[in-house]
Amino acid sequence: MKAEIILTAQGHAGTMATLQNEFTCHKLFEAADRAAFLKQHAQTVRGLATFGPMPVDGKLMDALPKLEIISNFGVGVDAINLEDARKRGIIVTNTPDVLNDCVADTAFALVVSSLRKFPQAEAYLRAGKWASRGPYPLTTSVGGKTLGILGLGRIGEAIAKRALASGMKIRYHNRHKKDAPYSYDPDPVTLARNSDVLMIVTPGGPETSKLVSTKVLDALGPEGYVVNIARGSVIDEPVLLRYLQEKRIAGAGLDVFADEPRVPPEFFSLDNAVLFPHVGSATAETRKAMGDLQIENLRRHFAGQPVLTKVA
Ligand code: 8YV
Repeated sequence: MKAEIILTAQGHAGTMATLQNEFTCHKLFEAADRAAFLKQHAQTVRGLATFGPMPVDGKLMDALPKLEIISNFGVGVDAINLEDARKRGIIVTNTPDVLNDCVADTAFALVVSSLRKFPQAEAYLRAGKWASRGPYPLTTSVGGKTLGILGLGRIGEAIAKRALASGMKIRYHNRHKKDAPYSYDPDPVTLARNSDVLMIVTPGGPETSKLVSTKVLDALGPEGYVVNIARGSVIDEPVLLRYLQEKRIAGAGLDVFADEPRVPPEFFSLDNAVLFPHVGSATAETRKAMGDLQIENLRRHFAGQPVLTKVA
């Protein structure tokens, strides 16, 4: 008998195919009446495969009283209420490590793109301005600048490696000082003050909500850049927008936003922001590896074995 699981959203095609092959899957995202759908499957569903920002909270868990495991596609589990899961004895898993290199590539691409304005330079050429207006204005070098990593974990380390290879210096702030060969700053404001580029890699969720607000951006200053590959919730987005418009910081590179996929249109006209549509881990290879790990956790759980990457 295949275990019954719910799929919260349309995921990577290969992952969806394997899930549907190995488990009896019910697609919440196709249900016209969500409450009726949950009621219909309440007594048989034992697993949830979740994708993206849809909240998985105590209310949803209570609607599925036989739920044993929530297997997330992605390393960030901020959409899942871990405390609610713990209280109900529900296992939560994620997909760490397999995406470190791709996310670090994206992060460092945003550093280079923000300082060198390569996307803007390309748009300048495509608009025919090179011939009519002359060379693109000078930009800012990456080498010699200081990258301040807010949240030095495994992705942060992979970003640091890339930044070091380009001649950057590294500092970081975590809640606890790590055994790392980089200078430590005791709080995000000091880190921002000591950095040319502030790189946000912290997990999302209530603990880091709007951690980067006026004080941090003021400390970064008019020559400073902020790059966010973590979660939009970590920055106070309206404040960031205003600071970019008023040139209170030099620029931003953003892969994540507060209310994805909706991005405030005021961002689109900024010349000092490079904007990516949350593509941090979005390669065929990495998405397959994430899906494989998500599935392996479910497979193991339903075979009575310990899961590989348990968060709660
Ligand atoms: C994915 C991510 O885009 O892993 C994460 O936390 O944000 C990304 O890798 C997302 O999880 C896809 O659902």
